[in-house]
Amino acid sequence: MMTDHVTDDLRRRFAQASRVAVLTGAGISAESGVPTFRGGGGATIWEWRGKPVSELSSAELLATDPKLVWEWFDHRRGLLKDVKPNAGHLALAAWEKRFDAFTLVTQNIDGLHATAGNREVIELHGSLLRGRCTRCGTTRELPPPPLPEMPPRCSCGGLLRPDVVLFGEDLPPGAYERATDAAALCEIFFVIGTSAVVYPAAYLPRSAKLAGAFVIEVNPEETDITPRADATILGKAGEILPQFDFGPHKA
Ligand code: BV8
Ligand code: ZN
Repeated sequence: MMTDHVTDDLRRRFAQASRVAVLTGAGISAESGVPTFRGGGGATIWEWRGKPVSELSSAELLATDPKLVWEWFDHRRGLLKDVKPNAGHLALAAWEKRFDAFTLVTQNIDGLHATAGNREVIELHGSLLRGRCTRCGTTRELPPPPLPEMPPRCSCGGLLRPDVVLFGEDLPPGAYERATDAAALCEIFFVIGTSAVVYPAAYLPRSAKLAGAFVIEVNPEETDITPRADATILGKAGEILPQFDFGPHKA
């Protein structure tokens, strides 16, 4: 079903659900001014200093040119400086308190779901705001950009790397498993602001559907998931998500 607003049927399903899972992508941060990688009509970032994101955010480039990869991520951190969560993020923070079981899985590394108030976020691709030591493995919050030296060093002397999952790297231990568990148990699976081209995250809506969940997509454009979604709401997350109000809970 395709629509441009939240229908009464979708509102009723939402009000009666008790187990909800959500997968977000870069699109939910678009209205906060964070560029997406593809689509949606807003600002996109797909290359920098003449290199595509797929190369800049790759394990290979980190191995061969860690300084450039750090400059790339410091540039991305700089883009976040005055960025605030938008109505879409704030709606999901309210949802967390509303349902008996609520799981938020994000592909984003901008930390905006936590800033909006979500206490539990499965960050499939890590976080731009943290660095991880390549020697002792400790992770730490990074100071505001620009970093004084790149690549930065740990107190143990080891080099820090972005605490981000680069293309070609495994996801954080347990993150994908927890996400697939939530997808298997939920009644409604929301797919919000993702082009669904990056794996294994893009498997999640499929596995939710196979497990019997009702899959609702929110995106201004159709995506690879659209044919598999039970409902696609063609609109911006910041405008659509607040339309899901909390009617009477299921008796
Ligand atoms: C891995 C951090 C092994 C860096 C990122 C099959 C299985 C497994 C792997 C693969 C596979 N096929 C291919 C692969 C390899 C690769 C991959 O998927 N490549 C793609 C490009 C084909 N995957 C990997 O390398 C992954 N690792 O596979 O390890 C493994 C295997 C199985 C199980 C476990 C492990 C690692 C992938 C992670 C890479 N790191 N980010 C960085 O950010 O620089 S991914 C990067 O893309 C971002 O995180 C981003 O979020 C993500 C996906 O993009 P989207 O979030 O969807 O954003 P996009 O811009 O594409 O779309 C925005 C959407 O929003 C659009 O649809 C637009 O219309 C919409 N929109 C716009 N405005 C709004 C809006 N929606 C709502 N409201 C709005 N206002
Ligand atoms: Zn260290």
